Amino acid sequence: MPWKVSLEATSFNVPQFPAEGVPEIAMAGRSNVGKSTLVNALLGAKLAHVGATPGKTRSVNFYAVKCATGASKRERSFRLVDLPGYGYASRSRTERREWSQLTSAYVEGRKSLILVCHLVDFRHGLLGNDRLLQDWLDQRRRPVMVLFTKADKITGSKRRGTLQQYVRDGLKSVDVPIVTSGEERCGIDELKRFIEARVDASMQEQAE
Ligand SMILES: Nc1nc2c(ncn2[C@@H]2O[C@H](COP(=O)(O)OP(=O)(O)OP(=O)(O)O)[C@@H](O)[C@H]2O)c(=O)[nH]1
Ligand SMILES: [Mg+2]
Repeated sequence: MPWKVSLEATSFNVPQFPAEGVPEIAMAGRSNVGKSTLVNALLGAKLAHVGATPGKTRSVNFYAVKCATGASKRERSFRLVDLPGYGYASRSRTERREWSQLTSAYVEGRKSLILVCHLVDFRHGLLGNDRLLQDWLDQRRRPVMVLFTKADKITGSKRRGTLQQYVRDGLKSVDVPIVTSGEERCGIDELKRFIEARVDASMQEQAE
C-alpha cells in the first residue's frame, strides 16, 4: 500500500510538539546531508523544504504516515520527523544553540521515538561531529540506523566497497546501513520496508 502522508506539525519549541502517541522515526545528521530530500523521497511528495545552502530546516517537522504492514496488511500510523541539522558554522551562536537545544530536547525527551536514522554523506563517511552524535545517542540508549545519502555521487561499482570500508571503520547501527539517493531514488523502497518493519515490531511490543 502506498503511504498516506501529511504534514502534521512544524515546531520551533517544545510546547509546539504534537502530543505523544504513534511511534516516531527521526532523521538526524549534518546540515545539507539530505535529510529533507530523503523525507520527501519516502513520502513521495515535496512536503519538506530542501535547500542548496546548509541550515534550511530550522524547526522539528512531524509528518503523519499511514501504511499497511505485515502479512495481515494491518493499517499502522506513525510519524516521520525531519530535524534541523548540526555542524552549520556560519549562523549566529545563539541561533545554533537554540537549534541544538530543540533537537536534543526532542531526542532526549520523546517517549514515542523508536528509531533515530543517522544520515551520513556517502562521499565523506562519519566526520567528527557524526561520531559525537553516535556517542551521544548511544549514551541515551537510542537505537540508531545509519543511512548513507547522495549515493549518486559515487559510481555504482564503488558503492559496495565504500560501504564495507565505513562499516569496518566502526559505526553504530541497528542493521546494515542502507545506501540511498533522493535524487536517483535508490534505496528508497528498501528503506520504506525497513521503517514499516520497525513500526510493526514496536506496535506488537506495545500490544504484548
Ligand atoms: N546529488 C544529490 N544531491 C542531494 C541528495 N539529497 C540531497 N541533495 C542536495 O543536497 C542539498 C541539501 O539537501 P537537504 O535535503 O535540504 O539537506 P538537509 O539535511 O535537510 O539540510 P538542513 O535542513 O540544512 O539540515 C540540496 O541541494 C539537495 O538537492 C542526493 O541524494 N543526491
Ligand atoms: Mg532539512
